[in-house]
Amino acid sequence: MDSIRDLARRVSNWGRWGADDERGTVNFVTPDVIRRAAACVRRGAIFSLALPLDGNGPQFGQGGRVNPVHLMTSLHNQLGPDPDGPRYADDVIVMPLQCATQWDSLAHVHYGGQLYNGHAVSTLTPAGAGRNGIDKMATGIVSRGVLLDIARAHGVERLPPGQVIAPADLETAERAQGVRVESGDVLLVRTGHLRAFTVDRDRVAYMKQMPGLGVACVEWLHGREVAAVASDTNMVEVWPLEDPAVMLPLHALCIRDMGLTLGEMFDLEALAADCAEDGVWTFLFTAPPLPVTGGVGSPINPLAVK
Ligand code: UVW
Repeated sequence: MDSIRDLARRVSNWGRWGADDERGTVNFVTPDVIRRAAACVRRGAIFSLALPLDGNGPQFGQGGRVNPVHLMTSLHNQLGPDPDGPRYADDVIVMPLQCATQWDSLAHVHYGGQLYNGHAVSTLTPAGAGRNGIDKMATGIVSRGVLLDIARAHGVERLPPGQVIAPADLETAERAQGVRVESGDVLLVRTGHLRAFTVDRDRVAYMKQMPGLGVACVEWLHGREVAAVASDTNMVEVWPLEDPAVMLPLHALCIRDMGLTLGEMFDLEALAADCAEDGVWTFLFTAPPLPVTGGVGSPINPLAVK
């Protein structure tokens, strides 16, 4: 961790929005940012960026993460004495909050005995996250979304696992697409790696290795005042790690030091195809988490509206 402590100091947002803050960089989403986001809606076209929630998801059991188990708890239940009268169905779903398209809350990763904004790790208990839980984001996450298609900028369908995305790659994509990531934007980074799951149907290949943001991107995200960053991979950051001695540096620096929420396993394929066709890479982005009290993550159905 020593090698990233200097970087942690440079990108820290602790105290920036007050000592009690639990929302981090989502605070960059001001009313002006929301108005600009709403102005991105021109055609009324809606794209869901979520993977389906069912037993055929990308999880293969590692770390106890399984795919959703959906069961019917009531089926054709008769409501009154008349067998031809109204009947109803109910259901239940059992799933890790981290199993599919999701946000990581600001309590998901920590080090050094402190969570984002200096909140004590003792607030994270079997009862959940007393601080920085995903419920603190219940009024978000809505903003202007910007898609940077890094695979397309490299002229490939997908980046290979282990390929490090550097700030220069983000800026090359910006130039190629004629767009600039600005304060309060939600940045979506397409690598094309989701195709390992959706096309090849290889869960292990999708989940165990991936292209992703390198640690140098942390200062870039900080400088651009990105509100949240998401990708089409399981971790956003590159795996295998750039330095095997430093575990999940992007998670540690973004979540714990910057207060930057990470979004994982976003399906960006249809949106990217549409953006390439009309040349518009910005949109209204909305992905409110489920207000799970003390949750350290939440499944979501992110929408991009153009
Ligand atoms: C960990 O695996 C710790 O995090 P994530 O699921 O966010 O990649």
